[in-house]
Amino acid sequence: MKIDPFFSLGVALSFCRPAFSAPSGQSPATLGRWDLGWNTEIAAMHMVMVSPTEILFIDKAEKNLLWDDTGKHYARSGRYDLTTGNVSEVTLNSNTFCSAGAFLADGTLIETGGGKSINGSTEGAGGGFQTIRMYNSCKNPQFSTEEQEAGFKCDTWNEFISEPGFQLQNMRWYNTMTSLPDGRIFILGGANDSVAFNAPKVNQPSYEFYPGNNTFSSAPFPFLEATLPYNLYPFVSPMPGYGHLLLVFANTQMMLWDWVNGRQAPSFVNPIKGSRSYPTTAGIILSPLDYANNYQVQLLICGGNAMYSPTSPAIGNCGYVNPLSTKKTDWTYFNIKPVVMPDMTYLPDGTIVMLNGASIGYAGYARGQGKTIQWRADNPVQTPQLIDLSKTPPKVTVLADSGIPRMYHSVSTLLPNGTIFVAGSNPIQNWCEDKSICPKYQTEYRSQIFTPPYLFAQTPRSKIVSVDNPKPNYGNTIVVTLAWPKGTKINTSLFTASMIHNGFVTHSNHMSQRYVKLRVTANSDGTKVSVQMPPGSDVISPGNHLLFILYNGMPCQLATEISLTCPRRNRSTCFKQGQWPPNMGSKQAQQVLAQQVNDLQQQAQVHVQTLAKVVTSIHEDMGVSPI
Ligand SMILES: [Cu+2]
Repeated sequence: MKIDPFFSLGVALSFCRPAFSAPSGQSPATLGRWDLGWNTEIAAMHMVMVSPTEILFIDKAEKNLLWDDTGKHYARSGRYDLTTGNVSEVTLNSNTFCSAGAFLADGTLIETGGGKSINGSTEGAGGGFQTIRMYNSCKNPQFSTEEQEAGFKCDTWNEFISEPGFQLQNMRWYNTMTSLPDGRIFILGGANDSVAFNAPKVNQPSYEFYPGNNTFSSAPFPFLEATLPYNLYPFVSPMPGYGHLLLVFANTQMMLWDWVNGRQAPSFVNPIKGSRSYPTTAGIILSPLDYANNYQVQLLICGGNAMYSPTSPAIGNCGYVNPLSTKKTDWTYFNIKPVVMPDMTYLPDGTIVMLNGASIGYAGYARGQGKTIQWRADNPVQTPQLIDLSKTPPKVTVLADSGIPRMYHSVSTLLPNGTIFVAGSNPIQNWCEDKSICPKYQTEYRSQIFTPPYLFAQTPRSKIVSVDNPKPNYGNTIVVTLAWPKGTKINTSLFTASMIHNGFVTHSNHMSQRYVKLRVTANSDGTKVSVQMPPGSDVISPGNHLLFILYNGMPCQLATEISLTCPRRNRSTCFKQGQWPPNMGSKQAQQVLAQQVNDLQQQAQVHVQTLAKVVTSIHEDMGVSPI
């Protein structure tokens, strides 16, 4: 695969730079640098990279700058071309209000769930609660002949709003989706109406698969009853080393779920301090996976809010824990600048940039208008925090101020050039047209590029020229050819490589986001680098991922896309399964498990009784909170 030497995101993005500069007195080499990008023209409630050069924005039914091509309603989805800065409307007819997304192994984006239908107005939309939507970039067309014959098109939403037999089994608002090690998608939880927070009346404590086995299957998930009410958009991630286990976090609790057999695994992890899921939203991410320590993992959770109150200070710590601990375990905490609703994005060097969010309050639309407007969150956090988990205790560095508040409905993603794309913030519904009455926080259409300090290091930067096999199988070694600035002297021990999946980003939940450090060896002049793919799909699910080659911590100019595939017909053979983690299958562990299931059921009952009294009616996200 040849890579066009003239193509460079860096070049395209540099066109927009003069419009904004970082506050004076800040050194990019230590604090990073912020640059303005183009306008998104659509509120960036959800964001997903559908190819290495295209970002897809998905909003809900509301007023935006851009109109739909049909001229009937405002646009609610747009494609942003990173090489030109063009934003083009992508027609979306259903209401994607707080929906979810994940990729199938073949690179097809599946997007499901959302809000209710809206009639008539310029914001009109079909119902989204059970809708299934499919999208493929024309740069990466993967629709089968059968699908093409059925009318599926690339660069277009293929929507199934009320197609009998092709809908979600259950209504889902604020559900989570994650790519599974077998190439399918797991869909969990949510609510069956538009609510400010979850409640027994609307809770959807169940899961389903896409695609299901012939018919869509759906099954109960009691953990989502026991973790009411702050458990919308739960965190879900496949467990490295145990492909049949999913790591699930909601509110204050972590659990392991055997998705192959539909049963809970024993967990010895105590609850974390303070609630951390929507609307008291934290940033949640796995520690970078590394072949050198056999993919040991920590679950890292930063910020959130211990109280559902617009004036309550955000949580000022991160907690991390080994989810596979086999004895009663507490979280280890370290301090950060307090933040609720942050976005956590991996850098290719394995550090994590946390940005966006507020320092008081929780997630949700403001209530009221004009002078009496009540914000759900305030005091925006505009300085990213760089987290280095390789240090003990983890090192946190506060970076340059972005100058733009980004709170509810903000997003971030790593770009192939090692910078971070940041967009969104929509704490009031709709686009504020009449500037004389606009409140202090509005729908934010300006995007920004954050260049972290590591890109300012005086280290030679390679360029990927070609890859011998862009569609390797698990365990394969591929050879990447690199070009270097003239006269570069190479020390072959300084090479590293990482594979990153950015996933689907919404509400601080970066669904399916994954980082894997890969084994790498280089020839003496650094022009041929051999990279070993991960051993199995429990480490990273099959699909399209970005491959970065790094030299002394400096990533190549542009990552290349790798389609990691499972060669076998039965994809479940690409990961280990069926075994409990060590000691978890013991008699004692099974007793612990029985107790945990019992505890969960009891907690669920208590929640259902108390919350049913509190929540007397169903509240719109916009409406008045019962608390
Ligand atoms: Cu929302």
